[in-house]
Amino acid sequence: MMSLYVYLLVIVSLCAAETSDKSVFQGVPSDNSFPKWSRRILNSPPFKKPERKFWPPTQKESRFLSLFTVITFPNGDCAGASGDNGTCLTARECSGKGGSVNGYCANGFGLCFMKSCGATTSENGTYFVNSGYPAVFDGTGSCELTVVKSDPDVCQIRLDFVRFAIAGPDQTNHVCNQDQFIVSGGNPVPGICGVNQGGHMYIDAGVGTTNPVKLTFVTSGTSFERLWKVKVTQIPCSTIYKAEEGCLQYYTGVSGQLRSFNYDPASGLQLSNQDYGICIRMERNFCGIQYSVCPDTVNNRSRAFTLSGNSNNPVNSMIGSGAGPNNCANDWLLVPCAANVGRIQPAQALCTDRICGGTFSADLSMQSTTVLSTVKPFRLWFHTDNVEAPVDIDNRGFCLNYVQQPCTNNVM
Ligand SMILES: [Ca+2]
Repeated sequence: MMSLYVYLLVIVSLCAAETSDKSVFQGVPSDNSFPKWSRRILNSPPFKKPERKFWPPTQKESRFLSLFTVITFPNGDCAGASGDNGTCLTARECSGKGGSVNGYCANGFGLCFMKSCGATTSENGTYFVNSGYPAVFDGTGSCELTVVKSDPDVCQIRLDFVRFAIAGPDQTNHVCNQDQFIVSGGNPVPGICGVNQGGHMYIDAGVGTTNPVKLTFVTSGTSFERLWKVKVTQIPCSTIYKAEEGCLQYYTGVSGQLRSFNYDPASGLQLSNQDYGICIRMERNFCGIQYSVCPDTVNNRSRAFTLSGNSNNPVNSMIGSGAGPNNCANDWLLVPCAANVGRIQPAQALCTDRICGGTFSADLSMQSTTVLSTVKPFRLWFHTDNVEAPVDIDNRGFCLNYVQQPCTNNVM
């Protein structure tokens, strides 16, 4: 009798067609462990002893899975079939949730599940993927993930673009009018498109219980093989790794690399309608920060800083906020009180804020230089309007390497 209580018949409905219906008998006792009367029952239909099977079983179309044991496992991280992390859920748990099943977990009893269109998450560390991930999505529509605070103390949400390839902006004015990634419900965030793998954003979720933050991929227009996987990390207000206020991007470390969205020296186009802050945490005993353009191994003349002008031709740096031909009235990177390193005194006392054009320098120049800023905290601001052609052609945006400067290095 004990065995009959212990080995319960459980029917579990499956949520994904790719899962199997094959019966799984783990630890089924031998016939001799049952009393004679129960052996007769077990050997007659519907309890005829099955042959042992190994997971994963073969595919079938039935939607039921019979178990003679009750299986429990924690809903922890799992490695999906594509090598991506997901959350391990039972078939019943993943039923009805918007998402993508990405292989098995818990010795085959769970499904490795990733959130997708229409899902809501209140978990820290969720991955938001395109429909059908890890396959590409070539369709149109709107795919939205609703992010609810996992705790009232959460006040920021960090998005890491592990995979991010959607259609880029239009060729004329660089506006994201085909595909776009939109964040709503938090602080204003510029819409972005194109390729942004490796990029990140911090979203201000406000204090206390506020409206959920919604992450939306809008896809439209021509055929395009889209792929995205966004890690959503919830950051409590009290943590030391929280970003400073007003920073869409936040970098830590003595050195690093900053890129505008959709930057690619070969074919990426600077995005229009951008307006956001980029912050670098001041590390201990560092008083200044130097910026220089990243190497451009693709083009004969570096396009690593091309914000305005026709970058198919050499374009000098432009500085300042006036409306003249060498000023930055429309698109600019703001580097507070920027001055070229090595500039001869007393001109070093002079500095500029806005830099644009096709060469990175704090002076009007055709030669890229290293630029120093000692304004604290370390912050840049990037702004673009909604017009490019006919004056501004094929600009890539920027890629800058930064290195913080120690206070002992004559930097105040
Ligand atoms: Ca512009």
